[in-house]
Amino acid sequence: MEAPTPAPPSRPPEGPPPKGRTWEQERGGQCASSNRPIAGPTHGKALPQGKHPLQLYSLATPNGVKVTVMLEELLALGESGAEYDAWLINIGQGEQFGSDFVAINPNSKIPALMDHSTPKPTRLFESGSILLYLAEKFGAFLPTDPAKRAETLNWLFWQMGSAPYLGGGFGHFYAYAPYKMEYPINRFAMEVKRPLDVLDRHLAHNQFIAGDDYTIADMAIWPWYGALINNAVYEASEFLDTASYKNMTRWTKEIGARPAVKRGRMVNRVQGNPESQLRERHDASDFDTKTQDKIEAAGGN
Ligand SMILES: N[C@@H](CCC(=O)N[C@@H](CS)C(=O)NCC(=O)O)C(=O)O
Repeated sequence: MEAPTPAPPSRPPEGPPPKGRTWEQERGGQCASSNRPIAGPTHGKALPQGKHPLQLYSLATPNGVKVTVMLEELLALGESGAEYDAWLINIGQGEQFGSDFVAINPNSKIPALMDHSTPKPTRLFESGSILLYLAEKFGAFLPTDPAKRAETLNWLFWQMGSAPYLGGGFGHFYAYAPYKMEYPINRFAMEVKRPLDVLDRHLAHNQFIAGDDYTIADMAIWPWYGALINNAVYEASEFLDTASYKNMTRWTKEIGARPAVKRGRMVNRVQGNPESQLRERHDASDFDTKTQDKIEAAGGN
């Protein structure tokens, strides 16, 4: 017999907000356990370290995928210094609050990266900062021409600013909140549709986000807005009418077809077709048993 569905928590009373907010630890809803008012570790936990200078601690969410795509793209260019170990951080089980993880990212969010090739190990958090660091370290996917570099960074920072509206706003209220509220869903749906239109208009005249070159701006934007177009997050494609964004659809397909993007999406993935999941990655040969042909034969995502 199926377990009965728990009753949704009651809606807060109408009227002016209270003067302060207390932490309702049992509020319910997906993500509730990480929605807390205090920072810092909740438990002591050492992180593993593999053989490569770059150690990634992450999960294949859109923010995580940005970094694994970048690393796979660098390797595809022949940058052997970009070899990396990717360790899984299970955010559903609170592993982002372990002591060693918090020492890398005091904000307890994936992705987090350590570069052990520097005289003193360099810690990196925030996906945009990681993309920029790797682009500068390897001199790739960030144009050197000042105007093109500025355009790339415009879009990189645009994405970093808009992601909380997409994920924390629209995704949260549309897909995860324990009860549905029309006002925030409508508000954040507009905050997602406008950026989709921004991108669609821009891509009518540009092959890639920053113009003629594939850059870290594409790598930042594709895992979020491309996922909406592919209906790979929140099952909101119909609601947002993503099929109407024709130039976005063209770009999404083009980026998704890149072999490095296909590999990057698989790393630290714990959902979907098991053939598409490479929970940890320590060597390029780890992909050998999971060819894209097999994934596509098994039904894509
Ligand atoms: N601005 C950050 C956002 C990172 C972020 O929100 N990560 C989520 C997964 S996509 C996370 O770790 N959530 C765990 C939590 O909220 O406790 C970035 O781009 O790196």
